[in-house]
Amino acid sequence: MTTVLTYGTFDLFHVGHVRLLKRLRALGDRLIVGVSSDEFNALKGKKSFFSYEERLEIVASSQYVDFAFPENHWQQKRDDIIKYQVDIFGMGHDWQGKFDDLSNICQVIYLERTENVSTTEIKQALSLVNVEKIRELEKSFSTTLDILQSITSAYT
Ligand code: C2G
Repeated sequence: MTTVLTYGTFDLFHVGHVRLLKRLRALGDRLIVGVSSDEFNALKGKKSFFSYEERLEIVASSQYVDFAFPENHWQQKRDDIIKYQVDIFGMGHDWQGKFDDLSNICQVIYLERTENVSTTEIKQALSLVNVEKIRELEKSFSTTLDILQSITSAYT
Protein backbone atom coordinates (compact mmCIF):
# COMPACT_ATOMS: atom_id res chain seq x y z
CA MET A 1 0.00 0.00 0.00
CA THR A 2 1.68 3.19 -1.23
CA THR A 3 0.49 6.24 0.67
CA VAL A 4 0.84 9.73 -0.80
CA LEU A 5 0.53 12.89 1.30
CA THR A 6 0.05 16.57 0.54
CA TYR A 7 -1.10 19.74 2.32
CA GLY A 8 -2.82 22.94 1.32
CA THR A 9 -5.45 25.60 1.91
CA PHE A 10 -7.51 24.56 -1.15
CA ASP A 11 -9.64 27.72 -1.00
CA LEU A 12 -12.04 28.36 -3.92
CA PHE A 13 -11.25 24.83 -5.09
CA HIS A 14 -10.15 25.00 -8.73
CA VAL A 15 -8.66 22.94 -11.55
CA GLY A 16 -5.12 23.55 -10.32
CA HIS A 17 -5.99 21.79 -7.08
CA VAL A 18 -7.84 19.00 -8.90
CA ARG A 19 -4.92 18.30 -11.26
CA LEU A 20 -2.43 18.23 -8.41
CA LEU A 21 -4.54 15.80 -6.37
CA LYS A 22 -5.18 13.66 -9.47
CA ARG A 23 -1.46 13.38 -10.29
CA LEU A 24 -0.52 12.67 -6.68
CA ARG A 25 -3.19 10.00 -6.32
CA ALA A 26 -1.88 8.28 -9.47
CA LEU A 27 1.48 7.78 -7.73
CA GLY A 28 0.10 5.44 -5.08
CA ASP A 29 -2.80 3.48 -3.66
CA ARG A 30 -4.17 6.23 -1.46
CA LEU A 31 -3.84 9.99 -1.14
CA ILE A 32 -4.23 11.75 2.23
CA VAL A 33 -4.47 15.51 2.48
CA GLY A 34 -3.79 17.96 5.31
CA VAL A 35 -6.16 20.91 4.88
CA SER A 36 -4.92 24.13 6.48
CA SER A 37 -7.05 25.22 9.43
CA ASP A 38 -8.23 28.84 9.53
CA GLU A 39 -5.79 29.50 12.39
CA PHE A 40 -2.87 28.01 10.42
CA ASN A 41 -3.90 30.06 7.40
CA ALA A 42 -3.55 33.17 9.56
CA LEU A 43 0.03 32.05 10.28
CA LYS A 44 0.55 31.71 6.51
CA GLY A 45 -0.83 35.23 6.09
CA LYS A 46 -3.90 33.88 4.25
CA LYS A 47 -7.59 34.57 4.83
CA SER A 48 -9.64 32.01 2.97
CA PHE A 49 -13.11 32.66 1.55
CA PHE A 50 -14.40 29.25 2.70
CA SER A 51 -14.02 28.11 6.30
CA TYR A 52 -11.79 25.18 7.23
CA GLU A 53 -14.85 22.93 7.62
CA GLU A 54 -16.10 23.82 4.13
CA ARG A 55 -12.65 23.42 2.53
CA LEU A 56 -12.20 20.06 4.29
CA GLU A 57 -15.60 18.88 2.99
CA ILE A 58 -14.75 19.96 -0.57
CA VAL A 59 -11.30 18.30 -0.56
CA ALA A 60 -12.63 15.11 1.07
CA SER A 61 -15.34 14.91 -1.64
CA SER A 62 -12.69 14.65 -4.36
CA GLN A 63 -12.51 11.24 -6.01
CA TYR A 64 -8.71 11.43 -5.70
CA VAL A 65 -8.66 11.94 -1.91
CA ASP A 66 -8.97 9.00 0.47
CA PHE A 67 -8.69 10.92 3.73
CA ALA A 68 -8.45 14.59 4.73
CA PHE A 69 -7.43 16.00 8.11
CA PRO A 70 -6.49 19.38 9.64
CA GLU A 71 -3.12 20.98 9.08
CA ASN A 72 -2.58 23.07 12.22
CA HIS A 73 1.13 23.94 12.08
CA TRP A 74 4.27 23.71 9.91
CA GLN A 75 5.94 21.11 12.13
CA GLN A 76 3.29 18.39 11.93
CA LYS A 77 4.45 16.97 8.58
CA ARG A 78 7.12 14.68 10.01
CA ASP A 79 4.73 13.26 12.61
CA ASP A 80 2.01 12.81 9.98
CA ILE A 81 4.39 10.97 7.64
CA ILE A 82 5.27 8.54 10.43
CA LYS A 83 1.70 8.26 11.76
CA TYR A 84 0.17 7.51 8.33
CA GLN A 85 3.19 5.53 7.07
CA VAL A 86 3.54 7.88 4.10
CA ASP A 87 5.73 6.77 1.20
CA ILE A 88 5.54 9.89 -0.97
CA PHE A 89 5.14 13.52 0.10
CA GLY A 90 4.23 15.81 -2.81
CA MET A 91 3.57 19.50 -3.33
CA GLY A 92 3.29 21.90 -6.24
CA HIS A 93 6.65 23.22 -7.46
CA ASP A 94 6.07 26.63 -5.89
CA TRP A 95 7.30 24.77 -2.81
CA GLN A 96 10.35 23.36 -4.61
CA GLY A 97 13.01 22.37 -2.08
CA LYS A 98 11.11 23.64 0.96
CA PHE A 99 10.41 20.18 2.36
CA ASP A 100 13.55 18.28 1.28
CA ASP A 101 14.43 17.74 4.94
CA LEU A 102 11.65 15.13 4.99
CA SER A 103 13.45 13.01 2.39
CA ASN A 104 15.10 10.96 5.14
CA ILE A 105 11.71 9.38 6.00
CA CYS A 106 9.86 9.41 2.65
CA GLN A 107 10.20 10.33 -1.01
CA VAL A 108 9.68 14.10 -1.50
CA ILE A 109 8.46 15.33 -4.89
CA TYR A 110 7.32 18.62 -6.39
CA LEU A 111 4.91 18.65 -9.31
CA GLU A 112 4.37 21.34 -11.92
CA ARG A 113 1.72 23.85 -10.89
CA THR A 114 -1.21 24.32 -13.28
CA GLU A 115 -0.70 27.54 -15.23
CA ASN A 116 -3.04 30.54 -15.19
CA VAL A 117 -5.20 29.64 -12.24
CA SER A 118 -4.88 30.47 -8.56
CA THR A 119 -7.17 31.37 -5.68
CA THR A 120 -5.63 34.86 -5.64
CA GLU A 121 -6.42 35.41 -9.34
CA ILE A 122 -10.00 34.21 -8.83
CA LYS A 123 -10.48 36.63 -5.92
CA GLN A 124 -9.01 39.51 -7.96
CA ALA A 125 -11.24 38.72 -10.97
CA LEU A 126 -14.33 38.58 -8.77
CA SER A 127 -13.55 41.89 -7.07
CA LEU A 128 -12.97 43.52 -10.52
CA VAL A 129 -16.27 42.20 -11.83
CA ASN A 130 -18.15 43.85 -8.97
CA VAL A 131 -16.65 47.28 -9.58
CA GLU A 132 -16.92 47.09 -13.37
CA LYS A 133 -20.47 45.78 -13.19
CA ILE A 134 -21.55 48.59 -10.91
CA ARG A 135 -19.93 51.19 -13.21
CA GLU A 136 -21.72 49.66 -16.24
CA LEU A 137 -25.06 49.74 -14.44
CA GLU A 138 -24.48 53.34 -13.31
CA LYS A 139 -23.72 54.35 -16.92
CA SER A 140 -26.79 52.70 -18.37
CA PHE A 141 -28.93 54.11 -15.57
CA SER A 142 -27.76 57.69 -16.18
CA THR A 143 -28.34 57.26 -19.95
CA THR A 144 -31.87 56.08 -19.27
CA LEU A 145 -32.38 59.00 -16.91
CA ASP A 146 -31.18 61.47 -19.60
CA ILE A 147 -33.61 59.99 -22.13
CA LEU A 148 -36.47 60.19 -19.65
CA GLN A 149 -35.64 63.79 -18.81
CA SER A 150 -35.51 64.79 -22.50
CA ILE A 151 -38.89 63.12 -23.11
CA THR A 152 -40.36 64.85 -20.07
CA SER A 153 -39.04 68.26 -21.09
CA ALA A 154 -40.39 67.71 -24.65
CA TYR A 155 -43.92 67.48 -23.22
CA THR A 156 -43.75 70.33 -20.67
N1 C2G B 1 -1.40 24.31 -6.89
C1 C2G B 1 -1.14 23.89 -8.19
N2 C2G B 1 -1.53 24.67 -9.23
C2 C2G B 1 -2.18 25.85 -9.00
C3 C2G B 1 -2.47 26.27 -7.68
C4 C2G B 1 -2.05 25.46 -6.63
O1 C2G B 1 -0.56 22.82 -8.41
N3 C2G B 1 -2.56 26.61 -10.09
C5 C2G B 1 -0.94 23.46 -5.78
C6 C2G B 1 0.03 24.16 -4.86
O2 C2G B 1 1.35 24.09 -5.39
C7 C2G B 1 -0.11 23.35 -3.57
C8 C2G B 1 -1.58 22.90 -3.61
O3 C2G B 1 -2.04 23.11 -4.96
O4 C2G B 1 0.73 22.20 -3.62
C9 C2G B 1 -2.46 23.68 -2.66
O5 C2G B 1 -2.26 25.05 -2.94
P1 C2G B 1 -2.78 26.11 -1.84
O6 C2G B 1 -4.16 25.81 -1.48
O7 C2G B 1 -2.37 27.47 -2.28
O8 C2G B 1 -1.90 25.69 -0.56
P2 C2G B 1 -0.65 26.44 0.06
O9 C2G B 1 -1.04 27.78 0.57
O10 C2G B 1 0.45 26.33 -0.91
O11 C2G B 1 -0.39 25.55 1.38
O12 C2G B 1 2.21 23.21 4.52
C10 C2G B 1 1.97 23.44 3.14
C11 C2G B 1 0.94 24.51 2.95
O13 C2G B 1 -0.23 24.21 3.69
C12 C2G B 1 0.62 24.64 1.47
